[in-house]
Amino acid sequence: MFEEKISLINQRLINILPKGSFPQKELFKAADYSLNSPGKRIRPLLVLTTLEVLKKDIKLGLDPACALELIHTYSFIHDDLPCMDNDDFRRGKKTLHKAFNEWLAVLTGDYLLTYSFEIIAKAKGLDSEQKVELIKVLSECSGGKGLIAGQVVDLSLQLKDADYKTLEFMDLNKTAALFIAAVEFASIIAKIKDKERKILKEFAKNLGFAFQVIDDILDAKVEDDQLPSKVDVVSVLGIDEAKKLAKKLTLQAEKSLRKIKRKSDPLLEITKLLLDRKI
Ligand code: GRG
Repeated sequence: MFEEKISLINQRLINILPKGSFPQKELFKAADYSLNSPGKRIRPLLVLTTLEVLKKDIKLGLDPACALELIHTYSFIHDDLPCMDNDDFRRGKKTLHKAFNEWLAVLTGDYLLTYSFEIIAKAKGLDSEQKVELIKVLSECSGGKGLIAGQVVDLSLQLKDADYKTLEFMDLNKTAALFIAAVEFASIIAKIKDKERKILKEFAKNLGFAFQVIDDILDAKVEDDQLPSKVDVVSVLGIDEAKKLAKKLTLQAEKSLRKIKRKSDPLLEITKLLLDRKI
């Protein structure tokens, strides 16, 4: 059902980076290494699928959708660095700082972050007002009251200080913020009314939070008998409560979709796929 859109996204991501013999060609090689590694492409898929539900040409959203995947990739590259999560593997390959080196990984993250805004500014078929609005949403969702806020709390949180409210804040920012950006992108491109836009935003908030809770559950399964190595929904609430929470958030996301007066089956399908996912 989603193969065609994912292939469109992957094709564009392959072509979106500059090709040629630039003095800084190592930067583009490193960006390509991370960006074009096998990711699920959920955030750009959410942009295109929301546009489909809103009955708007999905091609109009392709470049903004890819910009979101660049932000997601930058966040992984920086999160994997020794000064943050210090990971050796990502998406089945060596992390960027292991495959290349640390300073290039920092700069590649910086590059993907800045380039994502350039992509939106140059996107075809959108008017200036739409572009400003897309940039506003993207800077808010990926900034100090979005993705970066979530990461700061994630890196500083101690198990003894972790209550539900703090976990919710962390997950809404480090994960749900980019899901919200995705549906907001589609709402801006389709120029829908505020009332419907608000409902879709609520859908994305619950979907993104559920996605993170499911991620924590899947991580706990991998770690299995080991002591919980990080502070997350599973280590704080326990696996059974985490599963109940994922189900509750998913039902809330589905409820929002039923409130919009459109045929929203593809979005319901994504919601179900994410709840049942194994990776
Ligand atoms: C460095 C500002 C900054 C933020 C880092 C991305 C991140 C925040 C931390 C990495 C670890 C983590 C648990 C992120 C939360 C979001 C999440 C569950 C990401 C996994 O996303 P998927 O499953 O990954 O969509 P793929 O590889 O499929 O794209």
